Amino acid sequence: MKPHGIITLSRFMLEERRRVRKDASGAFTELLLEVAFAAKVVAREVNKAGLVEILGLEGGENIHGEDVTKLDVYANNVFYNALDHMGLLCVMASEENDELIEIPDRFPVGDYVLVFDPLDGSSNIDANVSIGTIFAIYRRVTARGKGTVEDLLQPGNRILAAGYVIYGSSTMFVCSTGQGVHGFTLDPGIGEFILSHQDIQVPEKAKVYSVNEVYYDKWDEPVRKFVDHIKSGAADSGPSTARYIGSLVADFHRNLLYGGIFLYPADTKNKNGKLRLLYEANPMAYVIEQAGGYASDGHTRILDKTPTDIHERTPLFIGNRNMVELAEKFIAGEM
Ligand code: AHM
Ligand code: MG
Repeated sequence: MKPHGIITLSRFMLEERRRVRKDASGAFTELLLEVAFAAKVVAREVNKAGLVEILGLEGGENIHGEDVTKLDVYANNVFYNALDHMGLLCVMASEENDELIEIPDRFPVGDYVLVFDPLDGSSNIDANVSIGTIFAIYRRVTARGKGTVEDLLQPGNRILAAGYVIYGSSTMFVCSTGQGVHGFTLDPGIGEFILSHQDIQVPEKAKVYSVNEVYYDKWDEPVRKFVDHIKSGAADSGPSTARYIGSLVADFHRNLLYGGIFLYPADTKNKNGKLRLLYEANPMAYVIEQAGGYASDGHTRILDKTPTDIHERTPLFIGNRNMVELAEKFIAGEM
């Protein structure tokens, strides 16, 4: 049944908890709402990015002689500071930190694990191109105390919730707790995420293909053949247009809404592709599967890969199931 009235993210989460996780303590809901809060703080700063030349270059000094933090470092700090003290997490990992992020001694630890890329695609900021935050939440596997790398190196099929925030023409929080994918658009007037896209399903037809084709000559032959096949129009109900922003969240979000396939294959330079399994590929793979799509590294379902390093990279093929499975067939030499 469709709920009535304006549905804020917190109302949505509370109602979902009442319906699905009846015995839950509320810690999980609290954690997701805190991630959304941090996203609002980051959104405010991202929206000012065009003013850095007036306010001071990122990484340099502003007119007051104060250091201006780079936006990706700023976003990293915002997420960390929002979540370190809540007693909800036992450990975190971020693209911005080489090592795992411990919960400081002075704060209690909780049962959950957070992995995130605080500001993906940040090289696009100067051109006012959409960028995003990507995250996933797991339950800890170690018994107690501070979390360890073991808590972080869980396969994506153990994800409890995952999603992304897109800082675009509007800011959107898109997330799944295993009950479908829902999108919430930030109303800047009231500072609330409002349910705007309920139960997103990837459209049946894959309209778009997205890949950085400058690497064509560096891909393995099966990948080249797959892309040639798409471009020839031979793929059954295959894409009819190409779009590539170079910002994973934005490319993914568009393909989720319009249907399509995004690929970042391995190449002669990046033997395992470029994208990171833990905090880029896995959360997106979780979201796409919840929306009826599929994600693979070309051989294996992304969500079934057990990471061996928190910054491990993986080739990524993600989008409409039929297109990703077709890519797998090319790579297996069946086409
Ligand atoms: P980043 O984590 O350094 O921002 O890099 C990740 C980004 C993704 O958003 C995007 O899909 C990819 O890099 C684009 O790479 P390329 O410029 O090689 O096409
Ligand atoms: Mg990134």
